[in-house]
Amino acid sequence: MVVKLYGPDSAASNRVLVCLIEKGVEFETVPVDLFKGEQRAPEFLKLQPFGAVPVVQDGDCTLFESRAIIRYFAEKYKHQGTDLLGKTIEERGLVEQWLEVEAQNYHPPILDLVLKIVFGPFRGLTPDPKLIKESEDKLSKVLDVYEERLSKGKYLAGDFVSLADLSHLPFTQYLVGKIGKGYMIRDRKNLSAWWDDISGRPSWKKVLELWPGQY
Ligand SMILES: N[C@@H](CCC(=O)N[C@@H](CS)C(=O)NCC(=O)O)C(=O)O
Repeated sequence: MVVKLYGPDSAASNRVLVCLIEKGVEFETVPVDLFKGEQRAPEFLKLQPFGAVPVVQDGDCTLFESRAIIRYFAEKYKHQGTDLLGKTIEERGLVEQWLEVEAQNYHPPILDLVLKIVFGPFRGLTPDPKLIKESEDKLSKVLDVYEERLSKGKYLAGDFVSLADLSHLPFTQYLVGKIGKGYMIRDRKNLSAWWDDISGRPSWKKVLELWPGQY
């Protein structure tokens, strides 16, 4: 049965899309217009009670939370497409560790920048340079840790690409795109090489082709 992905044209959903493509999982997309508030419609809230995308339906299994969804598909299709979980329990531990780092350390300051710089103006808010600088400083410290980590291995969990790397794609794409702070990546040699590698994957290029102008 073909997987259904609700609300595919958002950053969190793109995290799922790139993994579905890497795993060679067939899917169809169901649009959810966030600007019209369709994520808060009673029918949609039955699928996702917090009113956010993505949601996937895989047969009888309905799931939300993008990072839970990518873990699910990477495990379900472990032996199909790119292995994104590592071969040993130790590798798996590192994949999980860096997935958590993405969610807990990397994502919050970038999300702050996206909300202030990209979406704030849609709500008539002018970005406050002091608050932007604070988020940038927080992110900078996180990126220094990444730079050090990537001096020891090509990818976050070691010498193999994994969910941990791919999970960074959508919001880093905002950072180098509409946020206009690509220098935060380019000023760090190892981080810059890692970004070129993961963002150059055919799977991510396909996602970008689906939503031109999103980032
Ligand atoms: N932690 C959730 C975040 C989901 C999320 O915030 N999605 C945004 C789009 S990127 C959304 O649906 N926003 C709708 C809203 O806030 O009303 C995940 O990773 O799936």
